[in-house]
Amino acid sequence: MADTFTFKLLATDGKARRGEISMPRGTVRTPAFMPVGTGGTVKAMYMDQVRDVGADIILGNTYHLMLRPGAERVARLGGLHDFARWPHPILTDSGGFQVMSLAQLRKLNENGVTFRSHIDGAPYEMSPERSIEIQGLLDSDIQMQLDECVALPAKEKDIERAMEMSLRWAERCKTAFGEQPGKAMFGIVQGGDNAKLRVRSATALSAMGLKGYAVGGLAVGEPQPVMLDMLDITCPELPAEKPRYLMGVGTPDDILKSVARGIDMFDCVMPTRAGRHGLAYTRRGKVNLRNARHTDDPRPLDEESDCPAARDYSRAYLHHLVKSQEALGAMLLTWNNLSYYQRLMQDIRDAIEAGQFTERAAAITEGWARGDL
Ligand code: PRF
Repeated sequence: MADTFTFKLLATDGKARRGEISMPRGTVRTPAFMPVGTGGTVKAMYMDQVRDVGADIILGNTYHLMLRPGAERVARLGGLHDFARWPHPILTDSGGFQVMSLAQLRKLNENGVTFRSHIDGAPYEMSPERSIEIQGLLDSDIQMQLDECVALPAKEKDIERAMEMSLRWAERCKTAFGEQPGKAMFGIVQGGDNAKLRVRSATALSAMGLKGYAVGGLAVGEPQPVMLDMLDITCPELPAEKPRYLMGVGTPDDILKSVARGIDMFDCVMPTRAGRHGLAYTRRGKVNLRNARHTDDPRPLDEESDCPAARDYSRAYLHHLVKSQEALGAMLLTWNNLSYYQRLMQDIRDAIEAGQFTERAAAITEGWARGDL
């Protein structure tokens, strides 16, 4: 039987790709930005709004959901889509990265990672097989292999050890995942800032014939030019007919430059987190609503936006909400920011289809450089 998880390349413009990932729960238009819904919620947003701003897929986290409310509980309650009332595709990260950044008393070895919960100190174990089992209990549509991401700068031998172990974990995750028509398990390229290790990781993963490939281990402390060099080296080693996902990236500028190098999918906490901290993304750059210059400003963030949060509320009111730490401030700014990111992705997709990606990217960048309205 033909797989119902498919990737179709619709157009290319240089190395930039316009595609469609289809699966039973829906179609993801690429290049795509996945809002982060860590613990079964995209913070400060209703799922209907997440959909309305144009998201086709959201990201969930194995680590957070296994701790609370627990993967078996989510499964008994009908899976993550029903639980969170998001019936569209969900991609879940495997947990390793979050364990390394959040958990206590972490111990990592060939069999996986043991740690204590950052919530109540309870002990947990996660192997590659358990990560896939949890992602299955959540009923995730795109599951990620368990990997080890090394923060940069790091020694070559540490990067190499983590990359080789991640390759072995990819094999174990592939076996644990088995054949699941309509769903996918993606491998994750590691190798730090080392070109030789990146090529080794990408070619070995490609030989496994997975349904998609992520580039991990970037945006972890290295300057942007290093990240872009690694994409220049890695993308050509990945099969053209499979989707490519750059994990945890990034700023709008990172996204434009990574699409130009052949990346199809992104996720990042930036638009949602910034929204909860009083920062608004606009086509004229970032606006800090905490700044006193907005106190008496009756103008909206951007009257040309099609997002009500950007168009219908004065900067003075947004400033007031942020200063008074009102929940509505976080809600409106998150709405604005996710709307901005999804609009950016739509512009990118349209530009690639029209063969005008380079020109469009330059025009978008020029808008940020001009500064606030
Ligand atoms: N691996 C996994 N998740 C991730 C990363 C990674 O390397 C990153 C690095 N930017 C973000 N999220 N599994």
